[in-house]
Amino acid sequence: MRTQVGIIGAGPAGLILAQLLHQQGIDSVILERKSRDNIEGTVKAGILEQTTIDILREIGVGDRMDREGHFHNGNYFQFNGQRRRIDLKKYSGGKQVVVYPQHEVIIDLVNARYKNGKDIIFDVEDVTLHDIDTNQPKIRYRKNGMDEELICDFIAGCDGYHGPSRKAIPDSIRKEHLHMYKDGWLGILSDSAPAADELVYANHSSGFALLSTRTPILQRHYLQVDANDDIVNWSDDRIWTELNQRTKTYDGWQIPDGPINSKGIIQMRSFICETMQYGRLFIAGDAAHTVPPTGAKGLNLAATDVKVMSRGLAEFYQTGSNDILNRYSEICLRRVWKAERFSSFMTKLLHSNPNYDSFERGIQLADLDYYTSYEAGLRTIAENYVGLPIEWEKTEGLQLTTK
Ligand code: RFL
Ligand code: PHB
Repeated sequence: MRTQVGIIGAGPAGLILAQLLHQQGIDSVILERKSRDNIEGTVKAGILEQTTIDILREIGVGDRMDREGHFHNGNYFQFNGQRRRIDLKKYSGGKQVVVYPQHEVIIDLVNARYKNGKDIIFDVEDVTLHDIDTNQPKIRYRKNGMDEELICDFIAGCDGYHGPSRKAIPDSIRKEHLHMYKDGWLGILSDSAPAADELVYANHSSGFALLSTRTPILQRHYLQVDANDDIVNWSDDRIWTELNQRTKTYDGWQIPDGPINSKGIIQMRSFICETMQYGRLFIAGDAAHTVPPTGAKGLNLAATDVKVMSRGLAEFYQTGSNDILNRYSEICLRRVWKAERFSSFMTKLLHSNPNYDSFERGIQLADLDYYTSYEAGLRTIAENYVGLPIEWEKTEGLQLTTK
């Protein structure tokens, strides 16, 4: 089989890329390890920033998001039992975020793919990349017990943190940065009433808590826990007690509770592979970088990476120029590093740290007070939370990557 762009992974990165390419008349084949039911049912991200909202509308998959998503103009930061609203729209020049779950985005993108008359090859096994430093890279895989080969002009590695694409870049060339956190997030889905009209990010000496939502009857909340903790240690009662303790306000507000129907613990990591391109292989989204979820940036970065990639590929097929493709890593990394910075900043700002001395805890509280009350602070949070723009221009003389 032959295609112009072979896409590994049907997550947000791979599916958005396929749709962007289709709009440019560029052919692609998507290979996905899991089943359609699996990718359409996995609970992950909740918040889409303005940049992603715009991309989904541009590629014609924004209708259901616009109808069913919950658009938020602000969020709350809580500390010392006091809740302060950040007017995201006001301090970002009119931008918003939407609560629209990742699996709904996936459902919309898969439908759009089939509406285009194109397929997704699900349940593939043993995906390997070959000849990526030539003009005819290949992807080999197994499907229904048969060995298959896909010959491509380009390969888009959209296969998440654990996929094979990034590892196909030779070790001697690949430049990576990894930071692990000792904290994890315990996430629940509960049949309960919405806790608030907008998301609540709560700092508390017992640990961070985040109150999010999915629908009027289904809520998504998170607790900071030890990354190595086991979910069996967390009874439903313990979870609600802890959520209530960390989010109750000095004026007596308490979280509405209800039956918990799913719970799990995720680890937090900040990771960047600065080598986002090697030969004819381009990696995007979690395959190239991951962030702790505190800034709600992972899916959003995936969307902007593939926006850059699709523009580079369109330029190549239309004019033969490699200009944007050659600058793919550089253009993406400018935004990736800033989103990594924001995600790490939000994590430090909001999570408790038992190793802090009283001075460091004082500084954390002063930071929370500053960022939620001074115009410069509010603007910083708002601009980053709704998503920074892609910076396309050349940056001669400016060192963007680390040495
Ligand atoms: P994905 O979603 O991991 O998709 C990769 C796909 O590649 C497939 N794959 C393979 N296919 C073929 N062969 C192989 N060998 C393969 N290996 C893997 C996988 O099966 C999968 O289908 O990566 P992508 O597309 O880069 O998208 C990244 C996002 O999924 C991720 O960044 C977000 O979920 C992060 N995230 C959030 N991002 C936001 O922008 N806003 C949020 O509010 C937000 N909240 C979150 C989050 C992530 C969370 N967890 C679960 C880590 C909340 C949580 C709890
Ligand atoms: C979510 O609703 O899953 C969510 C919201 C905001 C975040 C992370 C996750 O920062």
